[in-house]
Amino acid sequence: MTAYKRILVFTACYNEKENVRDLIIGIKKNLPQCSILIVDDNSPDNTKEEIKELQKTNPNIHLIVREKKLGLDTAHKLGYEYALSNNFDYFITMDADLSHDPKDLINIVKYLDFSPFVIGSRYINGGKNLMKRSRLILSKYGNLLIKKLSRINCSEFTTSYRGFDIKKLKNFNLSDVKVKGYSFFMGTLFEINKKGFLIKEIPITFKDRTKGNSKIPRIEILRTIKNLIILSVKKNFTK
Ligand SMILES: Nc1nc2c(ncn2[C@@H]2O[C@H](COP(=O)(O)OP(=O)(O)OP(=O)(O)O)[C@@H](O)[C@H]2O)c(=O)[nH]1
Ligand SMILES: [Mg+2]
Repeated sequence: MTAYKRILVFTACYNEKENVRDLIIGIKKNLPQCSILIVDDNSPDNTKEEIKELQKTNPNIHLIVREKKLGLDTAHKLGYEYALSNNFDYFITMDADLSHDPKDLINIVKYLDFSPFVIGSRYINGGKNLMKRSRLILSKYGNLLIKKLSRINCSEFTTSYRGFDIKKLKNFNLSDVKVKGYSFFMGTLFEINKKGFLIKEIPITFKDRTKGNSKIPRIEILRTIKNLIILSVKKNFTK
C-alpha cells in the first residue's frame, strides 16, 4: 500500500449515534494513517457529541455540522470539496450505519493505486448483498436495469462505498453531478463514464444496518427510475 498518499475517508451522518463510534474505530483499525471527515446534519440524536468525544483522543477526525438535514448528495459534494482544498490524494466514501465493512478500505486503497475510481460491488464475483429479501430483489434488479439502460460496463451503481483518486480525476468533480437525492450515486457513475475514466469494481459484502433507522424515502425509487431514463437518453442519443 502506498504509504505516502494522503487519504480522506468520508461519511455523512444523520442520527447515527449508535453506529458512529464503531465505524470510526473500524476505519482507524484498517487505515491508521487516514484522516476522517464526517458531515453531520445536526442529528437530533446528538451524533455530534459522540464524534466530539472521539476527537479528544484522535486529531485526525474532522467534523462539519450543518444546521439541518440537507441531504446526502450535498454532504458528499462538500466532502469532495474538502478533500480538494486540503490537498488529499484519495477520497473514500462510505455509509455510517456499518453496512460497509471498514475491512474493505484496504482493498479500495490497493486498487486506487492503479484505478482512478473504485466502487465496492455487491454484484460481481465474490460480492454479497445480505439485505432482506424484498430489498435485495429491488436492489439487484434495479442495478441490472441501470446497467442495461446506461450501457455502462458496471454491475453496481447505488452503493456509496467508493474511492476517488482526486489527482487522476483531473476534469472531474462531484459537483458536476446534477441529479439530486439518492440518484446522485448513480449519476456519479454516468459522470465518471462520460469523462472517460475506467470504473474498477471490487467485491464487498453489504449488511443491512442493525441499529438506527434507514433515511431513504420510498419516493426515491421512482425518482431514480425517472433520472435513469433521462441520463440514459442523454448518454445514448446525444453523442
Ligand atoms: N449528513 C447527512 N447524512 C445523511 C442524510 N441522509 C442519510 N444520511 C447518512 O447517509 C448514510 C446512508 O443513509 P441510510 O439511511 O443508511 O440509507 P441507505 O444506506 O441508502 O439505506 P438503508 O440500506 O435502508 O440503510 C448513513 O450514514 C446516513 O446516516 C442527510 O440528509 N444528511
Ligand atoms: Mg444504510
